[in-house]
Amino acid sequence: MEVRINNSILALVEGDITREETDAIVNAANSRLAGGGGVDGAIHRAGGPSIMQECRKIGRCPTGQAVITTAGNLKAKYVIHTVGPVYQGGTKGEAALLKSAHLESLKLVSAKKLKSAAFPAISTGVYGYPVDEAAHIALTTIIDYLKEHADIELVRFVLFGLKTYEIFAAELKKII
Ligand code: AR6
Repeated sequence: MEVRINNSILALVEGDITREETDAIVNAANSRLAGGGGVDGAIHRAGGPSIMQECRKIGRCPTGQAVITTAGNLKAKYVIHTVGPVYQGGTKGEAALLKSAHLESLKLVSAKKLKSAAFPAISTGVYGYPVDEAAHIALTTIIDYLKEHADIELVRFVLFGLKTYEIFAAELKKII
């Protein structure tokens, strides 16, 4: 599914983000930048050890913030590592932190003058965020940003599995 936001494209696809050819891919990391399972593990495995070397130099990334490294063996040029919140029922500021994780990632896309970026469904795996709520926050944050930043040509959500894709697509249809 694909929609146009002024001059930019917002696309949803089902797939594996490590194969993306966008300028940057976003990683759902932890605040120690220590690697882990899920999409984080997949990115470090596919990208090779140089990404972790750069993460060690950076040190840490607080929840809701983002940092950037190069992308090792991946086709993307950069990996933006952001840390989404652990879902604790929704009353611990999770929504604001998830919004911030997306926004801070987009700010790095702009700072590096990149044209395209791919996002996974941040916080919806190990961190337990309900996918429909996370999709609403992710999509509205990105749509609002693209409206103000026409220099970004493409944001693509790469969703792992049909179910996550379908929930994102349903949320996008409600928003547009
Ligand atoms: N491509 C795209 N999406 C993927 C891929 C992939 N290759 N692999 C998994 N996903 P998660 P979180 C999806 O758990 O909830 C790590 O251990 C997955 O199906 O990766 O933010 C970190 O080190 C789900 O929809 O991230 C942190 O400790 C989504 O990516 C912690 O997990 C996010 O799931 C972060 O948890």
